[in-house]
Amino acid sequence: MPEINVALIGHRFMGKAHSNAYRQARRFFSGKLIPRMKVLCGKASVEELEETARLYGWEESDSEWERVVERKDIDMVDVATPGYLHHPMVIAAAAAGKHILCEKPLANSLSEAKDMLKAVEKAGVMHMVNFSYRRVPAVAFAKKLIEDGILGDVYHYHGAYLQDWIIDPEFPLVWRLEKKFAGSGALGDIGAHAIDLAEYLNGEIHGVTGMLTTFIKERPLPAEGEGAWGAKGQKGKGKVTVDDDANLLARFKNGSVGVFESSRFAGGRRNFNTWQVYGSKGSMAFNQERMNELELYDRTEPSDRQGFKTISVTEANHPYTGAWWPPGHIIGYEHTFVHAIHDFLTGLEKDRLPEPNFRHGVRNQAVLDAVEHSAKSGRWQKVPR
Ligand code: SOE
Repeated sequence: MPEINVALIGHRFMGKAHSNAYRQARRFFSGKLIPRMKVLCGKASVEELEETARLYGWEESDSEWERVVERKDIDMVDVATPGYLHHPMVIAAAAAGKHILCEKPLANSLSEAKDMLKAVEKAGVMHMVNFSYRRVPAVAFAKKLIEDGILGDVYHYHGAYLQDWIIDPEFPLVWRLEKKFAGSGALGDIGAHAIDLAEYLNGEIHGVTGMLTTFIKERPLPAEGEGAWGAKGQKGKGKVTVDDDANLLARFKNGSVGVFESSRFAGGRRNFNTWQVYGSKGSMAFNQERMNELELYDRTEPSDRQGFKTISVTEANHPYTGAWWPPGHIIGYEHTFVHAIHDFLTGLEKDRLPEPNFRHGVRNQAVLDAVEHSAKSGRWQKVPR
């Protein structure tokens, strides 16, 4: 079976999720192209990196990404690092002719994202940005139902992605809380997911008005190694330079209106990535914390049977689920990454650009950028096409 030699850059949370996905993709989803887990790259001690590579199933490890992306024996580079490294890594990997999977959001700014799209299109390589929630079976099924017209004309879209992992003021100033590393806070991290899901399910957003809030303005500096990529532990406090909460109103091209909130201070909401969409013929609702279920309200049902029903999206004929377990046996967060790797490999096999690719990544970044401009100006902001 033909193999594709993979280099993964990033060995912490996303490195763990992606490594698992490379190991599982061809065990659960059939396909010709087999991912060969060649090298794990990360900013860590030789011992930590070697141990992580061994544990996750990589043949080698290397702490110098610049060397890894140039290797002749590497066909594909997977960028799973903090956002500030996406741009330099993708530009270098594209120039070296590698196919690229990049974690979300694509970049830390719209101009970086545009650069990256230009680079991969010039290089003629395959590219995908990993907005993983599109690959939740319930979300992919919702998309199919919407395409079949089950909602009728859409009036409202609500997206709320709420977490609470930094509600404690003593939580340290990790890289996600500094603009120079993360680009933005809740907006670009979880708001980007909410916006991508909205555009996936309900079409393009063409105007926004936004509000960004930072509740806690400074935090203890991180201890040794917990900080930004390779930061050393320091004493004292540092400034939070990103938003803790991002709210926006949006107008969609299809005439519907959107309301969005992304916060990391919603106590009790651990990964509460939710959306509801309301149309003339029906409504839908989804909650990532109950990711195997889709709520459906069908107004065309007889009046004495109206109401939301819960669909268990675990049947063999639902998206992706046939490859896993019998109905009702449910799957989890990590499976969406296996779906993404499978879809990327399929794109390579069929020479067909997977979605979302860097074009969607640039669109997403354009919405984020418009929200930031609007939050500054206090005015409505168009989203450039
Ligand atoms: C933190 O907000 C985070 O890890 C996001 O960065 C991921 O994209 C999301 O899937 C889970 O939460």
